[in-house]
Amino acid sequence: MSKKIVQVYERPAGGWGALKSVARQIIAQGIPAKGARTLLSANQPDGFDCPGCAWPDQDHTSTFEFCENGAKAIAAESTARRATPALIAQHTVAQLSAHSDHWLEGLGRLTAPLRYDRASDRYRSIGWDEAFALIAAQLNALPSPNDAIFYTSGRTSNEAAFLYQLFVREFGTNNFPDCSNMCHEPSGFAMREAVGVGKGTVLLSDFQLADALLIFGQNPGTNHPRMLGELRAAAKRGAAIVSFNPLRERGLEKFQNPQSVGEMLGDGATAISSDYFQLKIGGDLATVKGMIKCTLEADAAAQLAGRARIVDVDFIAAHTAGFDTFAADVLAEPWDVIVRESGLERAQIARAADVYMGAGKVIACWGMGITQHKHSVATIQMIVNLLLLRGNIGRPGAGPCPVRGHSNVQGDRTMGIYEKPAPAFLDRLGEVFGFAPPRAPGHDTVAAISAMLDRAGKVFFAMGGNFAAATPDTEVTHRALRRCALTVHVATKLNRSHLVCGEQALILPCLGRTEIDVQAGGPQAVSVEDSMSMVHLSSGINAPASPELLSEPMIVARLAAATLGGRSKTDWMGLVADYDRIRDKIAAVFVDFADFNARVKVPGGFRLRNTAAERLWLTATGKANFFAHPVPTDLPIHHARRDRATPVFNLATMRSHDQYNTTIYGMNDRYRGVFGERRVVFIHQDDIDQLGMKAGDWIDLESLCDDQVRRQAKRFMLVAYNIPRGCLAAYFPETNALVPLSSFADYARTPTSKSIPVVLAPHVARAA
Ligand SMILES: Nc1nc2c(c(=O)[nH]1)N[C@H]1C(S)=C(S)[C@@H](COP(=O)(O)OP(=O)(O)OC[C@H]3O[C@@H](n4cnc5c(=O)[nH]c(N)nc54)[C@H](O)[C@@H]3O)O[C@H]1N2
Ligand SMILES: Nc1nc2c(c(=O)[nH]1)N[C@H]1C(S)=C(S)[C@@H](COP(=O)(O)OP(=O)(O)OC[C@H]3O[C@@H](n4cnc5c(=O)[nH]c(N)nc54)[C@H](O)[C@@H]3O)O[C@H]1N2
Ligand SMILES: [Mo]
Repeated sequence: MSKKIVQVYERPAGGWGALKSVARQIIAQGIPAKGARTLLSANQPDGFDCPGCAWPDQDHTSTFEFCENGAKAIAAESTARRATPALIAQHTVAQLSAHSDHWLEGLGRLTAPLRYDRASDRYRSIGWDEAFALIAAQLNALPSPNDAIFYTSGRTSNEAAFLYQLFVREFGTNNFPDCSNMCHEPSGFAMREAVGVGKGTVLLSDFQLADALLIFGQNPGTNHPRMLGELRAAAKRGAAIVSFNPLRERGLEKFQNPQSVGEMLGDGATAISSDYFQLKIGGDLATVKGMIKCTLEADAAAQLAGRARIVDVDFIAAHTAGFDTFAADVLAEPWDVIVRESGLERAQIARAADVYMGAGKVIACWGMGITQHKHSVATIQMIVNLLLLRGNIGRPGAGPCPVRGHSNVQGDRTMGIYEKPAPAFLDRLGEVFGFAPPRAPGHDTVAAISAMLDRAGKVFFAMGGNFAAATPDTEVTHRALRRCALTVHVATKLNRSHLVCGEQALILPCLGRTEIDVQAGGPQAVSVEDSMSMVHLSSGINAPASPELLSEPMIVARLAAATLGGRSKTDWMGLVADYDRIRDKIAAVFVDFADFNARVKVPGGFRLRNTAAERLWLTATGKANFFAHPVPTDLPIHHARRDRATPVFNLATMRSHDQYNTTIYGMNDRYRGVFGERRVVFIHQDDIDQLGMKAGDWIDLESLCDDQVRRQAKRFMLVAYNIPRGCLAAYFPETNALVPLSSFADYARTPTSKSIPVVLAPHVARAA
């Protein structure tokens, strides 16, 4: 059996496999010929923004860029299947819960609002008015507005997010956990401290100029396939591409562009990475610090020999603070610690440093392999240190590039979906809308779960997403959600979270990006911000999946009108009649959005100002800050390995090629050679041997945490893989049960889902 599941994949990423996989999805979703038209409208000036990832378009006004996983996201949304109330009511919630995430989403688009009926354990339809009245009554009965929690997932448009945060703040709380809390929160935190802006500074045009691209902890072949186009072009013109990843990832090795006739017909491919460093899980800080140490040593040697300096002395003097303390700390860090904790040889680190020093312009990209660790903020600041050393920020072809996830996750933060809002923003919001916004910081994701556990969080409202599946410590999180008086989910499809009900529960179905949104003022467009701060419009082209669906802005407006009534001075229904009016309010609150309506209607949209890209440093020191950070030697994995004779592994949880976060499109992970099975663990063959096991054996995973709680995930198949010894990788959400709620990143509080200490034991099948 294991033979079929695991196959060797020798082909490049992209290519015919990508085309075949899309065709299969379109057929599986029962999409008729119009599906093709939908695909071709993605990221076009008069079309919708692809609901896949946040990677920008080469030029939002030009040709359609083929992207396998974008196409799968679009196909999933424009499915012909319908999860009608009648279909859903055929099953009890207990029965639905026994099905997989794949099966639940496979029921298709939700068509009408649903209310949980506890007596029959079934969802039944409810009218919109009644649903809003129910939520309003619950919210207004709470002892404090802070007893309500308002989650956001990153697909929400700027207009919906802006109205949503306004409603919640008029209601009286800053309880805004969001998917960023599990994602790029550390990037925002680390970069704000270091360079004064919590976003990347580069544009796509910089990718065309860079001499070297460093890619840390990111799997673009699967998660940002359009980025492979940029990487391919960079590789072709001879730029160095250096990958840092414990796993060998096909998309970082070879790419066959489905849009290149030559490559497709000639069966050619472009090699992507010029160097590939398979560091240990969590070994990035040590690696980058080692690269900096090499650079400083080479600089000292150059200085001694009277040669040109290697660090950018002028930039450091004019633009940065903290260099001397930082440099002294780096020089004092022992090589044996760096080598041990990185998992690389010293020569490999020296090689990476040579590439860095040899390149005039350098971009550093990173993804979840960097942000989901205890030391993620320190790691990101070390990457920024590396860039600052040679002035690689705020000039063409150079800069930091945190590669965002959800298609509008960056925009949601810009719009004020944040539990720790800046006082100046609240002042302005209060002025524009005539109310006194709450000042106390609210709950992030981890705090929201704790609050619900303690029964201090009583109403949980989710604008999209799949909170119950995406968050850590599955059992604990489910218990927390069940303790709520009311749980409400705005969603397009049925998912796990809808089955983890509070005392009362509602599902509110909404329009997706691909659908035409008609309001009193006519058809509407929404706006989104990509990973490179480009803001542009998105308008759907398909008929709504059901006539009963409301847009997200409309759901917020009606909820606000029902809840706040005469208490609010905001004309909710007037705003939502024409989204231009919402954009005018956004422009009134944020200076960077001045003249928003006019600027966003230009094809391609506009770029938000990025002060760090201008070398204007809005930090505490007024300069770009170097930060000294020790190579950590006291992380949970070090703790867990101490005093244990048996092997303890460090587990990273990640995405397969056939999933979008908690949405499972299919059971394959083509580039890693896994087919028809998601319960797999990637492990080094020598580790399998040492355990006395065989590839294909089934095992149980147990995570180790100082709190003594037993956390297990059962029945996973061992897959021998090119991964360092002591490291494991497996997919989420299946492995989220292993991540303790108490284990999160310093400062940023991102769950440590890329470094979970675990032990393995043979799986014993329970007797039937
Ligand atoms: N098709 C598709 N597209 C998506 C998504 C999706 O699920 N499907 N999700 C979207 C979202 S929300 C996000 S945030 C992004 C996520 O995109 P990515 O950041 O690519 O996410 P992951 O798949 O979780 O893991 C990334 C890589 O980190 C590596 N890694 C693990 N641990 C470490 C480590 O300690 N160091 C280093 N250097 N590498 C490590 C893994 O081997 C893997 O290659 O993609 C977005 N786009
Ligand atoms: N162990 C582990 N856990 C992780 C991660 C990891 O790498 N490892 N990654 C983390 C990351 S980076 C992220 S971003 C989070 C993701 O966390 P979430 O954002 O909460 O999860 P998603 O799976 O993206 O949400 C999918 C659901 O969104 C709904 N949806 C889709 N489109 C729309 C829409 O247009 N409107 C509305 N209202 N709903 C819609 C659908 O019902 C679908 O079921 O997960 C995190 N969890
Ligand atoms: Mo994400």
